[in-house]
Amino acid sequence: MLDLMLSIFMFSFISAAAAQYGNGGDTTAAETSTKASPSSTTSASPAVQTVEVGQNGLSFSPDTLTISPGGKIEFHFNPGNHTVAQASFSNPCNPMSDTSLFSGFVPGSSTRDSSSIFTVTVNDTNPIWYYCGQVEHCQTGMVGVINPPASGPDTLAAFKSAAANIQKFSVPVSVQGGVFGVSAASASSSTIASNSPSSTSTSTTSPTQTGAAPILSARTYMSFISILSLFKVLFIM
Ligand SMILES: *[C@@H]1O[C@H](CO)[C@@H](O)[C@H](O)[C@H]1NC(C)=O
Ligand SMILES: *[C@@H]1O[C@H](CO)[C@@H](O)[C@H](O)[C@H]1NC(C)=O
Ligand SMILES: [Cu+2]
Repeated sequence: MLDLMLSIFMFSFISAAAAQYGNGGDTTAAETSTKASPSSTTSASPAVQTVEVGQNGLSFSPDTLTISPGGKIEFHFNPGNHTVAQASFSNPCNPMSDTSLFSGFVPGSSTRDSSSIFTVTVNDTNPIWYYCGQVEHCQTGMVGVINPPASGPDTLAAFKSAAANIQKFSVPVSVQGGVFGVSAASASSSTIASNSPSSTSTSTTSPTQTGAAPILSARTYMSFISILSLFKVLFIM
C-alpha cells in the first residue's frame, strides 16, 4: 500500500517536473516567435519600395532610394514605353554589362497589372545607377540610383549631367535581373512565389506564434493536474 502511494507520489512529482521543464521550453519558443514576428513584419513592408516610372513626365520617382540587401524595389511602369536598365556611373545610358539589369521596353499601364510591375531584389549595398533606354529619355534626365554613395563625387546630379552629353546609348538584348508580377508593396496582395519570399516568411511565422499559446496552456494545465493528484495522495495518507 505504502509502495503504491510512494510510486503515485513519485509519478506525480516526475510528471510535474516534466511539465515544468516542457513549460520552460515552450516559453522560450513563444518568446522567440514573438520577437521574430515584429522584426520580420517591419522588415517585410519597408523592404519593398516603389518607383514610379514615367508618372510625371520623363522621370523615375523617387529617383533616389536606399534599400538594404534583401530588400526589393518595384518599378511601376506608367504608359509610355520606358525601360529600367543598369549602367555604370562612368557610362550613363549604356548597359553596365551584357547581363546587367534590364526590364525591356514596357508599354506600361496605369492599372498596375502584372505586366507593368518589374521587381528587382537588392543584393548588396553597392550603388545601382539606372536609366531609361528609350530614345533621348536618358539624355533628358530619366535616370535614377539605388544606394548612392554617402559622400564623394558620384552623385545623381553628376550622373544626370554626364547623361545629357551621351551620344551613343543602348540597352541589353534581353530582359534580365528582375521579374514581372503583381505588386507585393500594396498590403495583403497575393504575389507570385518568386516575388515575395519576405511576405511568405512573415505568414509562416504567425501560425507558429498562434500555435504556441495553446501548447503553453496545455502544459500549464498538465502541471496543475499533477499538483492536484499530489494533494490527493497526501490527503489519502
Ligand atoms: C517601344 O520602344 C522601342 C524602342 O524605341 C520600340 O522598338 C518599340 O516598337 C516601342 N514599342 C511600342 C509599343 O511603341
Ligand atoms: C540580385 O540577385 C538576383 C539573383 O541572382 C538577380 O536576379 C538580381 O538581378 C540581383 N539584383 C541586382 C540589383 O543585380
Ligand atoms: Cu523613358
